[in-house]
Amino acid sequence: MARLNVHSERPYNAEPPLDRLRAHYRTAADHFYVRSHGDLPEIDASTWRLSVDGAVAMPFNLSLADLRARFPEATVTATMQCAGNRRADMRTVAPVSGDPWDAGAIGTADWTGVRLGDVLRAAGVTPGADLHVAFESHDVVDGRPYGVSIPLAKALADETLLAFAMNGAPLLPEHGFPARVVVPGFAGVRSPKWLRRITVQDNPSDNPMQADDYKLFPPDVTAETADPAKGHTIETMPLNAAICEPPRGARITAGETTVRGYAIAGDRAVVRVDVSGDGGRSWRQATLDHEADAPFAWTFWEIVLDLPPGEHELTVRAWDSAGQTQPAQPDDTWNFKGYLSASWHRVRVEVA
Ligand SMILES: Nc1nc2c(c(=O)[nH]1)N[C@H]1C(S)=C(S)[C@@H](COP(=O)(O)O)O[C@H]1N2
Ligand SMILES: [Mo]
Repeated sequence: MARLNVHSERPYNAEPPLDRLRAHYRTAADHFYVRSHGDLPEIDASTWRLSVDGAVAMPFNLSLADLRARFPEATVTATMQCAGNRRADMRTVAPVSGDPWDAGAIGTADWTGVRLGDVLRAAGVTPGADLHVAFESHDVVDGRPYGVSIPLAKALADETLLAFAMNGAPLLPEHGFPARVVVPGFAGVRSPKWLRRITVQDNPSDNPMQADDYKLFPPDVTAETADPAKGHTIETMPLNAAICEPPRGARITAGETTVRGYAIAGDRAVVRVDVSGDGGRSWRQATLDHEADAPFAWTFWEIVLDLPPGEHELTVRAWDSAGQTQPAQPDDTWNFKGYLSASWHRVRVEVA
């Protein structure tokens, strides 16, 4: 795991160098960021059980083998992204809490498992009801099991999985072995690793991870004044884009330089990516590369810029299918938790 830049050893939080992230559309498991809130739980897959309970007609308790045998296998290519991705850019405005993630708290994989909807329907859930699906995991955070919830409609959506594998191999321990939820388009926090229990209920989870953390606050709210009940619960992720190559501070030879990165639009599509070689005064359109049939996966982009000698600020901004683009400055969306940092990504380079 030395291939990752480590923010913290306990809990283990680490992200790949950005050129590694841009190397393959599907992020290799050992180059995939890890975000954990507690210690890695030790789980014996042969005794692991998943219980499904709450507002369901037929609660049950299944082993890994039972789940595999009872439900058809499904694979979804989807991007996982932390709500704290690119937090480092927000720190340039004013201090924020949490690890200073660069643009690497994101990755894309083929997730294979069974559809969460199939599991919930087998338990006899009532579709259409205004319910929430709460999850509980094996890891412990501040004395409580990790727990979050998602609205029932998203839990029943085709793209939402109970995943056992990543890019065709069993999940690595740090990514949730033996089973995790994958909620494409939602912030990573809603995709619990090391799952052990699913409860269908009337209200969102009362676990602090759901009730207090991962909420978006206005700029005048501080850690001291924040009322979690008034924060916006982060689910769908905003439009974002990042430059992965060249790296920040690179010394480049004058002439043609290839600039590469990723863009992502939550549950929408990226329709255009503009790249600037002069800090946003002029723009050119990058070539886009998006996998077919993968609406929840990122878009790779690339452009060749002709850069004259001097210091330059490379800048990127994406546009989505609703015709929206990103804020220019981190000040525009600054919040004390440093969530949803999605302003134009800027990389200074020196051309000689
Ligand atoms: N059980 C559990 N699930 C979890 C977490 C955790 O700490 N414990 N972290 C969440 C957060 S905040 C993110 S961004 C993703 C990260 O998934 P990854 O480490 O596989 O990249 O997992 C989510 N699921
Ligand atoms: Mo996260």
